[in-house]
Formats: sequence, C-alpha cells, structure tokens
Amino acid sequence: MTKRISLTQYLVEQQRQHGHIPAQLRLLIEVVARACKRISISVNKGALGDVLGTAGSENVQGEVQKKLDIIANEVLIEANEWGGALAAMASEEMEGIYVVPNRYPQGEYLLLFDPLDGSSNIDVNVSIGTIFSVLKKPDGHEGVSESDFLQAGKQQVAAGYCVYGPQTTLVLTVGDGVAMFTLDREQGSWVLTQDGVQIPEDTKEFAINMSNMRHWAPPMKRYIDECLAGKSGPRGKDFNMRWIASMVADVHRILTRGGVFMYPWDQREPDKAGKLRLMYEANPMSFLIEQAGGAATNTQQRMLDVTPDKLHQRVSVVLGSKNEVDRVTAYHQAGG
Ligand code: AHM
Ligand code: MG
Repeated sequence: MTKRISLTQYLVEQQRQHGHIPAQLRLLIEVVARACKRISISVNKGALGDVLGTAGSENVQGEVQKKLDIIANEVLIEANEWGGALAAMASEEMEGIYVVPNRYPQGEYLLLFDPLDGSSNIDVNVSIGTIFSVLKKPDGHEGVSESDFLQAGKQQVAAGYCVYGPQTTLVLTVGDGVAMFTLDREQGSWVLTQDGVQIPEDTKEFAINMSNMRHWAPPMKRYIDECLAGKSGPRGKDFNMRWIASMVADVHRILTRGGVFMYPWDQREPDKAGKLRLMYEANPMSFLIEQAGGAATNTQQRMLDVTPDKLHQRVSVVLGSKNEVDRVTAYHQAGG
C-alpha cells in the first residue's frame, strides 16, 4: 500500500529538512486547514444547511454578503484567535483588522484571508474557495496596528487556498515549492496528493472576463486580440478560453495544467486599479504561482514587489505560465 503523508507529517518534515516552519507557524497552518474543513462541510450542505442566499448586509467593498461569506469568516476567526500564534487577522469581509483578544496570548504572525472567494458561484454549485496569506508582525513595537499588515507580498511566510470543488483540495506554500492535499472525508484528514507542483512556461489557454473587453486598456486588448486571431494571427497558434469566475478554481486549473489568468484595470472606474484585492487575493496566489515556476505581475511590475498602502487595496492581476505573463506585462510596459 502506498504510504499516505498527512499535512502534519509534511509540515514536520519540511521543518526537519529546511528549518523554516517554526512550531507556531505549523500550528497556524494546521488551524487554518482545520477551519477549511469546517467551511467545506457548510459548503457541501448547501440548501440542506440553510446556508445559501444573501445575508442582507454589505462588506467594506460595498458588495452584498452571502450567508456563507459570513459563516466562513466567523469559522476562520473563531478557529484562529485562541491558538497563540497570531497577533491579528484581516479579512475581505471586515473593514478593520481583528486584533487577538487580550484573554489569549499574542503571537508573532498576521493572517489575512478571503474567507469565501467566488461568492457569485455559491448558489449555483460551482467551485469556490478560501484564500489565505501569512505575514510576520514587524519587530520592535508592542501591540499591533493596520500598518503592520502593509508589507509587500514577498514578505509572506506562507500562503495557500482551499478549493471546495468536486474534491476539496488545500494548496500550500511555505516558500519551498507548492504542495497539494486532498481532504479524505471519511478520515477527516488532509492527504498529500501532489508535491513540487510546476506550471508549464508556455500555454494555449487564457482566463479573463471577456464581457469587459470594450473597457480594457489597449495593451490588454492587443494581447487578447492576438490570442483570438489563432493560427493565422501573429501568435501562430489557436488558444482556448476558460473563465470560472472563482479565482481559486481558475488558479487551481493553471497550477494543474498551465494557463494565464487576468483581471485587468478597466476604464469604467479609472481610479480603481482592478477588481481583485492585493493583500488577500493577488499576493497569496502570486506567491503560489511563483513557487510553482510561474510569474505574476500587476501588468507593470512583479506582484510580490508591490508595496501596499491600504488593507483592501485593489490591483490588476496577470498570473500563470511565465512566457504569457511576460508577454502581457511587456505589452503594458511598452504602452500598447
Ligand atoms: P469575491 O471575492 O467577491 O468573490 O470576488 C472575486 C472574484 C474572483 O474569484 C473572480 O476571479 C472574480 O471575482 C470574478 O469576477 P466577474 O464577476 O467579473 O467574473
Ligand atoms: Mg475574493
């Protein structure tokens, strides 16, 4: 029988081999993974658990919250606040940071998450997911504030997502490659099902919301026009398109078989850099993509080098197979 490696064993072995997962960080990752199991149970229940539909409230971004957005947020807070590894948390669903209450010990890490990404897919039974990012609280001062979170993505010590699809899969990096764990529902455990994930450098598949095409900047339009022109166009090959409207599901496909994912700036709201959020969507995904040999930019510079100036900052996103990301970025840098 093939030996099964659990998430705990993987983390312990990573620490033994490379020494970059201190006990607090391991505890934190395991607690996030446990919270994802609970979220997965609620997602799976669907209408039977009375978890579908809207909650009648809006989040800080002015988006209508779904019942499951709120449930997932509460599960993550509750699971993570008492363990002693964290100083504070931040979430897409909360305006300010959530400081670990005084009754619990304060740890040295900061956790950011999008509790349930792809909310528009919840009620239609299409894959959704949880995205998370872990930073270290900067040294040298007592307490914790929002400015402690405003670190570039390259400072992340761990990042990952859990996709609630036909299988529930946890995808993780601690800065030494990307590993995937599948939830064994009977055993209730995460089992390592792929390690050393690599994205092919070239691809014939792109993911973008094409309905926004008329609003894009010329370089974005040029790139997609060239893909659509296919074999007889400048690229000399036919392209395929996929758009799930759940970043977790689209990124999961790209980690599995390559591709390029884009959510660019558009002219309807010129002051808004894009739709997706830097700190708990773009950064963790970019860390994973780079760790799998891909690339990620904000169309102008490496995503992980962008210094945030606010918690809920939005950003343009291009990520996936390296040669396509480089091409899209070069078109933007050249301005056309
Ligand atoms: P959310 O965090 O409110 O769910 O929004 C993020 C989602 C991404 O998962 C996805 O890539 C994108 O929004 C889909 O946008 P669109 O509705 O334009 O297709
Ligand atoms: Mg989201």
